[in-house]
Amino acid sequence: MAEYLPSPRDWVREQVELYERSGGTQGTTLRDTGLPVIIVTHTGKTTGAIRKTPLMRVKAGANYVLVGSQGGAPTHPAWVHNLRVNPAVEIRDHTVVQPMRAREVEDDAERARLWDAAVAAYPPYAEYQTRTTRKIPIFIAEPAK
Ligand code: F42
Repeated sequence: MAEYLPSPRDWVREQVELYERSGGTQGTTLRDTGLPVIIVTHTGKTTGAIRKTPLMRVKAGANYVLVGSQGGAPTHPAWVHNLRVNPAVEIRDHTVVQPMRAREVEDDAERARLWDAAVAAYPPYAEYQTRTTRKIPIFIAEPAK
């Protein structure tokens, strides 16, 4: 069993701990926005360690849309690189935990549709895209077969 390496960011690590410790009944929203968050468990591409990343909850049918915005930072978050190498993830949405597979969305039309869904769920994503010249990566996580 791989080792769990928590995020070095206190607020992120603490949200993961509260969310999981409560079985998905506490710590499930982004600070004072009240908007729902999921926990994505994945594998570090270099360390092979278990990583846990809170992201905004964006649904597209039975699937989840994962947005690599990182607040409009100039570089992609580490989890984006991890998912490109290791697409097997586990997603916790409140009390429900599911094995899923994350696929980066390359098709322009599919991306545009999922981006609109993401901005509808979490409007600040639109502003984050204006803060950076990188194209914010989007993954779709589908139930693992
Ligand atoms: N971030 C988003 O990008 N999108 C969101 O919708 C979002 C929502 C959100 C909601 C609540 C919350 O608490 C946080 C939220 N965040 C959101 C922030 C998100 O949880 C991440 O913290 C952020 O995206 C940065 O991701 P990161 O993977 O870059 O995390 C950093 C802080 C981190 O953990 N860095 C580690 C470190 O030690 O510096 C490295 C982690 C890692 O995966 N290492 C790899 C490994 O192999 O283990 C190596 C990577 C390599 O390059 O070799």
